Amino acid sequence: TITDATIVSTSNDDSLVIKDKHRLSDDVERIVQEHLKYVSEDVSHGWDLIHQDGEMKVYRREVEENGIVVDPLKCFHTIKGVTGHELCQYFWEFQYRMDWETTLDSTKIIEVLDPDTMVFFQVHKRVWPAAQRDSCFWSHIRCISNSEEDQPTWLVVNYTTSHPLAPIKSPQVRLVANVALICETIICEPPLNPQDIKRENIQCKLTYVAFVNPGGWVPSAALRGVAKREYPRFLKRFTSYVIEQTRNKPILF
Ligand code: 6CM
Repeated sequence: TITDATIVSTSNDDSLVIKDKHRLSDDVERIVQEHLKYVSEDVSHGWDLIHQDGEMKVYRREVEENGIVVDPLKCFHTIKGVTGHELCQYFWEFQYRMDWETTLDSTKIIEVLDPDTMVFFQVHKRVWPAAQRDSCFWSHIRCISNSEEDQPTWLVVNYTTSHPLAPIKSPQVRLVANVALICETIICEPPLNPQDIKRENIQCKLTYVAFVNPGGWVPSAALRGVAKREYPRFLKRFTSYVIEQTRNKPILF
């Protein structure tokens, strides 16, 4: 029977994959659906464009909770020559993380919940004069088929959770994150035969959203300054890394 299982399409060949539920399945499902809804909400009211570089646009909304800056962030980018699957794979997989993440001292997998969902514990680089931060979050990758003709949407969600293997150890401060990378592949001037699609025929529309609570007071101006500098830097470095890694590899649709 499949009564206690979730059925999720995780492949882009339309096959349904039956997966066992785990203790965080409902949480994962709820947050994924929230991101899918949120991604299409526009940024015309209340959002400031804080950085633009070619196709990359970074917006934020200034929000404070109990005097702590928790500004939501929304970034858009279009990257030539890579697919959404490739971007999400390099973002999600542990083995590549330290190649493109410049804001971490360490990362480790502390639990595998299912083949698409891991729990990570990360120690962030200390930014003087603030205390060092760490984070513990589940990270889930998914492929969503939109229609027969369209390329599927790929997404990764990183969402804070507590875990017995990652107790909070003062003076380190636990940050709280809810981050999503959502990618849509576009085929430009598609050749008649799909087998002939080359990297020059593909581009990817990326949306990256982040809600981060630094988990303790940090001077507002300093935190906003760090965010304004580091998110564009991350997007640039991460996307260039994926372009470089995939350049001479077969396209992963
Ligand atoms: O999404 C990114 N990386 C993922 C994999 O590591 C993961 C990380 C989420 C946490 C991002 C929070 C960084 C904010 C650190 C603030 C520390 C306080 C500083 C005090 C300053 C005075 O989803 C890319 C993350 C890119 C971050 C710029």
